[in-house]
Parts: sequence; structure tokens; C-alpha cells
Amino acid sequence: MKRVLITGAAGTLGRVLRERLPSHLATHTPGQAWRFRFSDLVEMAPATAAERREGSEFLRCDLADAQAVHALLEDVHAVVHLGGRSTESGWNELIASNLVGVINLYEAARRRGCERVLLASSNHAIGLYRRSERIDHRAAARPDSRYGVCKAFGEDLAFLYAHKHRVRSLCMRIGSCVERPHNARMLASWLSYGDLLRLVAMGLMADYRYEIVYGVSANRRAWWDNRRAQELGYRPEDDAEVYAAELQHAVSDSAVAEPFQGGHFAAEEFDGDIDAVR
Ligand code: NAI
Ligand code: 15L
Repeated sequence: MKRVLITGAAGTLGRVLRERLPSHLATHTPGQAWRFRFSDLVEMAPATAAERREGSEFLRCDLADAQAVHALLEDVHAVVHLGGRSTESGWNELIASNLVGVINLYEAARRRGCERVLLASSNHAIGLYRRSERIDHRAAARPDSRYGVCKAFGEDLAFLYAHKHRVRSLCMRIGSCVERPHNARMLASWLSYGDLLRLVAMGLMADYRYEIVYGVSANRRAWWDNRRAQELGYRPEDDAEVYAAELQHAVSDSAVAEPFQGGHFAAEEFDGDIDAVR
């Protein structure tokens, strides 16, 4: 039996995984028993009947509290780390939840002997690449925001703990994980909920030490060459192109957002020189 901890389980993607990951794994990993521990800073909706049957646990925990995170990692085989601020925020909030939080998570994983962490990184770690560029898993960070810097830091921390210690890490640079794309940018960056499940299932099963992959569907307009994820066994099934006729003209009026992969995260507070970003 392998216990999976999902942090940020009260959030949007946490709720998707709570509802759908147990049955997805039961179908796709026959012979392997999984148990789930769900955690968040805030109170979660009460467990469903299915979750009670599966024996899932629900624990409130502030990722900024090292002792509490150490307790949370008891008997955990793998962590899907979604917890933290998910949009641009002030430094104080980001330092507590996204920097101290991810440090506490990896330190507890190391001390508890947790085998692997699936880290929800973000396209905003590489948001200052241009949309005209096609990048792969070897692309160095080019954060577009304070939030993106914290994600890039998480990827470096994952490297340290994977190679210096024994915590394997899959850093998932997630694009836009929403039920359906809302604008032209998401024709490239969309990750469907079904493909999120496929990516996480791959991350729980594949053999790796440290990897960066893109959390993106099989979008024909994607800016990201996701062959490393494919090699590890990720098989996305969705393509945002089915929304193209409806969304291809849904562009912003920002001269900063449009050239960059990070879109409005790049544009917010931007007072640099667009041409000098390369
Ligand atoms: P969300 O904001 O809905 O969920 C994040 C959860 O983390 C919230 O429930 C919040 O209460 C919890 N949290 C915040 N600070 C915490 C702390 N100090 N201790 C414990 N829990 C804390 O975000 P969403 O959309 O579900 O995203 C999940 C993860 O995936 C986030 O790390 C986000 O940065 C990342 N991501 C999401 C993308 C998307 O398109 N939804 C794209 C790229 C990355
Ligand atoms: C993210 O990292 C955010 O968490 C999410 O809210 C979206 O803004 C997403 O990136 C995106 O770039 O669409």
C-alpha cells in the first residue's frame, strides 16, 4: 500500500485530484493499493462517501509550520505538492507559503524517507520566454513574476533533494489547468483535467530521479516540446484546438502580455524594455 499526500487539496486542482485520482489509479495501476491524505491550510469540504470508503485522511496544515509539515509526512510514499499561493502576490505571503512552505516540504520528505515529490511548478517559471520560441525541459528558468521566481526556486530545491539526498522529483511546469480554455493564449497553454490525471499518474509510477516536464495537453499550438514527459510515459489525449474557432481572436490588448508565454503575469508591474528581454 502506498500513501499519497496531496497538499493544497482544498484548491481547484486539489479538488479535481480528490474526486478523480483514486478511481483513475485503481483503473490504471491494477495490483497497486493506494491510500490518500489530503491537506490544506483551510478547512476542506467534508469527505464524500467514496473517500470515506477509501479510508482517506483530511488534515489541516500550514506549510509554513515546519513541525506540522514533518508530522504530515509520516508514512507518506509520494507527495503531490499543490499547496501555496497560486497567483502573483506580495513577497510576505509568497515567502511564507511558497518558499518556506516548499523548503519545509522537502526537508520533511528527506527526514521521513518519502520516495518522491510531484511538484506543481508553473509556466510562470519560464514566462519571459517569447511565444515565438519553442522550449523543452532543458530551458532555464526565466520567471515573469515574484510567483514565478518562487516556482523556479522550487525546481532548484527539488534538484538538490533529488541528487544530494534521495527524494525523487517531477517538476511539472503546468500551463493553464482549467476545465476548458478561455482565451487564445490557452490554445497553447491548456492542460485539461483528464491530462492532469494522466500526468500525475505517470509521476507516481515512472522511474526517474529529477525531471522537468510540462503540464500541458497535446495542443498543436503549444510552445513547449514535451518529449521528456512522453518518454516517461505521459500520453495526453486532449488538444485545445477544438476551441480554436471560438477563441483564436480572444487576445488581450496588452503589448507586454502578448509576446510572452506568461501573458498577463509578465505584463503586471512591467516597466522594463520589452526588446531587451531575450
Ligand atoms: P488554488 O489556489 O486553487 O489552490 C492552492 C491551495 O493551496 C489553496 O487551497 C490554499 O488554501 C492552499 N495553500 C495556500 N497557502 C498554503 C499554506 N501556507 N499552507 C497550506 N496550504 C496552503 O490553486 P490551483 O489552481 O489548485 O493550483 C494548484 C497548484 O498548481 C498551485 O501550486 C499552483 O501554483 C500550481 N499551478 C496551477 C495552475 C493552474 O492552471 N491551475 C498553473 C500552474 C501552476
Ligand atoms: C498559474 O501558474 C496559475 O496558478 C493559474 O491561476 C493560471 O494563471 C496559470 O498559471 C496560467 O498561466 O494560465
